[in-house]
Amino acid sequence: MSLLGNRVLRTEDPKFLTTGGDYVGDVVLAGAAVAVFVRSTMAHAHITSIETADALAMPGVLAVLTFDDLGLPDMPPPFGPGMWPEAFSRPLLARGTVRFVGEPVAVVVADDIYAAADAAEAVIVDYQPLPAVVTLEHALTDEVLLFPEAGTNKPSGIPTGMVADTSGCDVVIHQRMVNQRVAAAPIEPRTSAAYWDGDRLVHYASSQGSHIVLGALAQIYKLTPDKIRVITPDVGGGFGAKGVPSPEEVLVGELARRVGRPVRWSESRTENMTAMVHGRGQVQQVTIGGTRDGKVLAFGLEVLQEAGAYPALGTILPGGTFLMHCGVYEFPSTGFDSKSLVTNTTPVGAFRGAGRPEAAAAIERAIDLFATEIGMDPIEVRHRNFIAPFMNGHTTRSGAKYDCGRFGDALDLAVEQAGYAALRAEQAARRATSDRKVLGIGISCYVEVTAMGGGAGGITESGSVELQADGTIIAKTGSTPYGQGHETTWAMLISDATGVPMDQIRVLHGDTDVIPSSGLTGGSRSVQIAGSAISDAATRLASNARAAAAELLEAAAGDVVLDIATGQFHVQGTPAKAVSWGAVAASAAETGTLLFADNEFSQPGPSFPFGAHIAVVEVDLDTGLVTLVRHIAVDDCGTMINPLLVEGQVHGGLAQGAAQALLEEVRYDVDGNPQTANFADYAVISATELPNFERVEMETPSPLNPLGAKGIGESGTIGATPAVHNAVIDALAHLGVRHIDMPCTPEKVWRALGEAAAR
Ligand code: MCN
Repeated sequence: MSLLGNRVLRTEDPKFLTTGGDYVGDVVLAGAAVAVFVRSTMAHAHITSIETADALAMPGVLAVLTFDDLGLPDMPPPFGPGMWPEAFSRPLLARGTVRFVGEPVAVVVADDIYAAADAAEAVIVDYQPLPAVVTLEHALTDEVLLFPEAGTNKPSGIPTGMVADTSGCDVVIHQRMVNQRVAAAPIEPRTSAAYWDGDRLVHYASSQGSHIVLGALAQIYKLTPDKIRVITPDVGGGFGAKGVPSPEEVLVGELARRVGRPVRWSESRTENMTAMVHGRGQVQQVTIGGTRDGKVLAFGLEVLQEAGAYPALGTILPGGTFLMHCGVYEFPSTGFDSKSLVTNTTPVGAFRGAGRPEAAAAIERAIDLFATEIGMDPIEVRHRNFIAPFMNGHTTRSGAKYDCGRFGDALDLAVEQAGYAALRAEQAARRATSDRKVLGIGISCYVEVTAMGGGAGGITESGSVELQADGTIIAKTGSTPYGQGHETTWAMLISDATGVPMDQIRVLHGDTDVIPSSGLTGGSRSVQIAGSAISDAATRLASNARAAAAELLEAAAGDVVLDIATGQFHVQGTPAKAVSWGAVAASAAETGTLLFADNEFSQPGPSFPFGAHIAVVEVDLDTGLVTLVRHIAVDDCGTMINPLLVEGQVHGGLAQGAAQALLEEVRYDVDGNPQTANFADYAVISATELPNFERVEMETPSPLNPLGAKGIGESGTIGATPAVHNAVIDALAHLGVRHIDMPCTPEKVWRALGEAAAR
């Protein structure tokens, strides 16, 4: 029986649950010194002086460096030059001007963390304050320029020229929506360690792609790739924010060179909350128009994207928002425009979904606004506008080539599981009895894009498998897992192709000396790309081994079959006389034959997972407190390799999606001071705020790869946010509340109720 499609337990977990993982912070480096950064306390200021002498004289201090001491180039843009004008480029330490609170200004290296932290306090930085630009609307005016030499606060934009045509609409609605800035908040904050082995840099990275880190280091240190080794051991979460290395991380190698010892750096939670890239951060102007019988004729989305103080990945994420701005609907006319703007706040990068949740949030809120306006059930409105089921591609107005989709079917499954009619009846009953706890039912239907990028040929990922002399298999994968369970999933795929038991398969990843090439584990691409590569390599290894087994069986290779269930080779029809993988391996070892296969896989284009979510909330009208009481999720990621791990991915995504709708928001005061610099101020969601999720499985295999797989890592987040958000507004609609910006905190809900009552 095939392992694929079974709920196989994660092989990674016994270690995590007993002895714990091996993180960068656990790497033992004899004699390692420790780095601590001196960070800006001002959102926007000229640096008039930096006094380092006192710090340098303190016991145990080995070095204190500022920008002037470095002599290193600026951070390379994540996808190479041309992403934005060079005038916006980011130095590794502040160069004359600070642009956000938390920006590294100087760095201290000392014998231990205590000496380094004390000395960092002794570095005196004098600032001449400049006006801080905190809001997007302010940035847009260009009254205060963060980079005067650029002449604008706009590093990039997507002026598509597409404008939603609302002529012929009975109803047109405009709504400003804030898709607020959130923090990735991985349990393991940023950390790195480095030393020099002669002229070779060895760098430990908590990252989502060791070759991505290697590429950045090669540019910073002007080294050829063979002069760098990057090792990514276990990673305690990344959520997109560890996709690209940060200045602090890449500097550690230079610090090691300066002090002639290994150097390690680990940030505090406050440093993580103020200096690791944030996610989302869009102000959206949404237009939706249509007929009173529920047909949407026009949808328009204008985006202002927060780039933060220095352009990073977040600057270009409206590209994903544009690609997905048609969602699951057949809108006859759509419009899109975006501008990315720098502000005196932490830079914005990728966070789970990265550009696509923002599209889904805008469309799905808009559909609900439209449904309320025309007085039609939001499910009915969605059904009247869905793209009809298709299995052979559908191209949207933004040029997205969806692979296959059954959007209405996903919603039907969710409606059935929810018991939608009964929920509406309960809602009506509570309203009729003036119950102070009202019920809200929120729907969202989404389609998202996974395995995006890589140009016309699509993205590529590598994988190889090698039979060892003892009959076990060592696999090498270009994916770099940080919580997704690739070791389990890849072992399942290899076992399925070879019949070698999973516990005899070792999956190696995240070491550039061991893995020849690797990409970014992001955009939920790994199973479909890296998984297909490893699966194909395993199939080829089995074929090579079959030829070797034929020699042992003294038979023609074409007559020999591999029985996957037993992992034995035999001549077709005579299973009694069989040889094992172990025998094949031993014989190959004797003759010095290497049984090995590798593969580089790319698929013709991205895949488009889709789904439907229904959230049920209870809102306390006296306090504004929202409680998520049920969440039904249908998320179709094509063929599921391991439904248990898929469920785990969805659960994590749902939690983060609900968190954005209800709780989480990175906030600044008017001067750009962070107000959410730790977990006391920033409301990371926890199990106590969440119900047991109800997941309904649906599988529409993708034609793009041999596994039929699409990604699942981000789907839960994308579907959950608008469902929960819509549920809150739905609960209050009968009281005249039309829209509340996320997060729907008790205070905001309570205020919205008061304002509606006063109208
Ligand atoms: N899977 C499957 N069948 C499919 C698709 C996926 O069985 N058709 C299962 C596999 O077990 C696979 C896992 O789901 O290991 C995720 O696969 P995939 O959707 O290909 O996504 P990636 O492995 O490329 O992971 C990236 C994605 C992203 S972009 C973010 S952000 C994210 C996420 O995964 N951050 C995470 N999941 C996370 N999970 C944890 N624990 N921590 C994070 O930081």
